[in-house]
Amino acid sequence: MDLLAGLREIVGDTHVVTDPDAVAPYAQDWTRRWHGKPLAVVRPATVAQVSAVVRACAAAGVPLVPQGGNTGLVGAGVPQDGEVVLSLARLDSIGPLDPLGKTLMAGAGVTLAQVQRTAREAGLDVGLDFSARDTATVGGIAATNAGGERVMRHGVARFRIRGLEAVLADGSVVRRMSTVAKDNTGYDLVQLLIGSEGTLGVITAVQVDLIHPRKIIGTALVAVSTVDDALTVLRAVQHDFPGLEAAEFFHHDGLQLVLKHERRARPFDRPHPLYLLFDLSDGDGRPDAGEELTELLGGLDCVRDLVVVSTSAERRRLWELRELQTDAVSAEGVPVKLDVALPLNQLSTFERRLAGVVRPVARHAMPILFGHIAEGNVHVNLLNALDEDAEGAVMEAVLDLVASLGGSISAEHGIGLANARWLTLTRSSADLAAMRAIKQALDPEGILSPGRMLPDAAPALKRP
Ligand code: 2HG
Ligand code: ZN
Repeated sequence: MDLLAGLREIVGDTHVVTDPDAVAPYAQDWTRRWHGKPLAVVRPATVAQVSAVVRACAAAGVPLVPQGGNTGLVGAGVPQDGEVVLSLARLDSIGPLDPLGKTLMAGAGVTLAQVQRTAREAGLDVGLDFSARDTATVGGIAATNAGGERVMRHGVARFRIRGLEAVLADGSVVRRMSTVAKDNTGYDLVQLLIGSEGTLGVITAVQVDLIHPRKIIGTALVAVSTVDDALTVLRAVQHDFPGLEAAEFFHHDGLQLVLKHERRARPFDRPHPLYLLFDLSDGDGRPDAGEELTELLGGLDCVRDLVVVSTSAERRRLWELRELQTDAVSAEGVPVKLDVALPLNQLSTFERRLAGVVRPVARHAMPILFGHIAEGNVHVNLLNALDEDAEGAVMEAVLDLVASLGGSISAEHGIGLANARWLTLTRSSADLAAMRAIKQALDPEGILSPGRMLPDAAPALKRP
């Protein structure tokens, strides 16, 4: 029996998709940068079906790539030619929620927004948030160890996930959900699978660790001139307001794109080079925290302009200026996207030197920088670089700079196809050998997402 017939038998005819129009949304990523021609898209509805699909693909020697909401930005979840896309979208059951143990079960295909809603209805929250919340799934969040806007307070995804269920490359199912917060029984397979980007197993369900939410009582947009000034402001706010929940930044050019493509109102009468966005919670127990924050910021010489708001509609308006940067960049063109982190004391050096390393290899590249300032996490979006056919050279130039400053070449988006070639910049040969040994042990035939993450089999870069 050929593979497609076998897959149809497992999931039903309608869930083995081969029609090119129906396959298209699964075959290309959100940025339009990564794409392939899959053999089929398979949409199982249960973990047993996922297991049978993995076994069938392994028996046929056809690799597969798991896909959640397809919001990833490094090509980890889109197919290469001939691969099977294993869509987890139909594993969408949610619950139960344990209000005492503060955990919530969710199928891999449940979106972040659904998990947030369910947690909030119970007076709890997830402690994870980012702009793709309506589409990104918990399976993808676990597989990529996603970050986002709440990391400074609640950590990246691996801190928010207690348990997992996953199908390994041989079709076996590992289920580690824990009813207790302390469980030191053996190797931590949950944490190994988190961030493995589909290369070690297919995550089918997640046990989310919930938090007691804090109420956001004030949101501030602050304009400054330089990264050094931004860090001065960050330090002052962090010092005086331990209840700080989020600290984001964006530059003038990115704001201009949001105003142009998303038709938002400009926040201040005059433009400024750099903007900071802070969310303040009631964690400090200070009823007048908003006014105290205004006073603190107003007293800092380096603050050029400032607005502090408290209603949710006003907050949303300020947050959109930051969250819509990704859409606005995409409306302008297909960017080369990098997601790096710098030690905070190297952040201004990085931004200062960036143009100098980019321009020689991509003369017309337009860098749009924004991100999560508390973690030194900069999303470097380079517009026009693809037109110059400079993708590889410009990535190498930027990532070399990041590595030389002691940073991370992938802060929260992962390695996927985009960054595999550059893993050696910050990982030693001993480190890479250990990673390869893990891959070899869990997926000896290389069935799961080959070429992603580890540089060995990384395919040549593809143009859209
Ligand atoms: C964000 O922080 C996301 O908005 C997307 O991580 C970043 O578009 C990007 O480069
Ligand atoms: Zn981000």
